[in-house]
Amino acid sequence: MDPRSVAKYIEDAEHLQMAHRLYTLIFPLDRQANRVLLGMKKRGFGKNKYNGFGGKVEAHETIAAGAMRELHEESGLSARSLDKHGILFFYFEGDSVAMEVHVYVTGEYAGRAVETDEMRPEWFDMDGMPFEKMWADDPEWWPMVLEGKRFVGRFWFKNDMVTITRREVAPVDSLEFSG
Ligand code: 6U4
Repeated sequence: MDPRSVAKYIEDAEHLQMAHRLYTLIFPLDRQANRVLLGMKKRGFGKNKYNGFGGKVEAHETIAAGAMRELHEESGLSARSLDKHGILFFYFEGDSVAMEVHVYVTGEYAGRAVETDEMRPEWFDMDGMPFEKMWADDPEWWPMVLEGKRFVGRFWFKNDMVTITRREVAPVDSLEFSG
């Protein structure tokens, strides 16, 4: 198992037998204006959905460094600080690899959001997320970001990638275990 993975902290035999691939998901916030930057994904996984910025963590980098790199590649912004808010595990029907997604927000960044090959950035009111055009799990944990809570969530998707057949999501006191 990848030593950076936190999958080992979930006590579930089926989960522990699976391979876990590491991803990041980062949301730039403009707290004064109560806005969050999302990206309309133009290609690949999650195409035509609004999403945070992020992607696979590369072999040579820390998870936080991966979050910063993906934010820069996909939006043009450079984060000066990161605040880890959650860990999400996604299981897709018929797929033996689980996605382990480390979720961050940043309120300190340099640069201006620009459209890239992968993403079209757009600011939204933090209380007015376009959930109908986002992943189906997002409304279940985004409120905890707004409340400043840390969380761990697990979502089981059908292979239509829309239907959630099971979920376990809850606030946690600390994510210190996750680096
Ligand atoms: P390529 O295209 O190979 O460069 P890469 O940019 O490394 O890919 P990508 O875009 O496939 O990775 O990463 C998937 C992104 O989608 C990550 O930021 C995690 C995010 N994501 C995946 N499932 C999600 C879900 N159910 N809910 C959510 N974000 C999800 O909010």
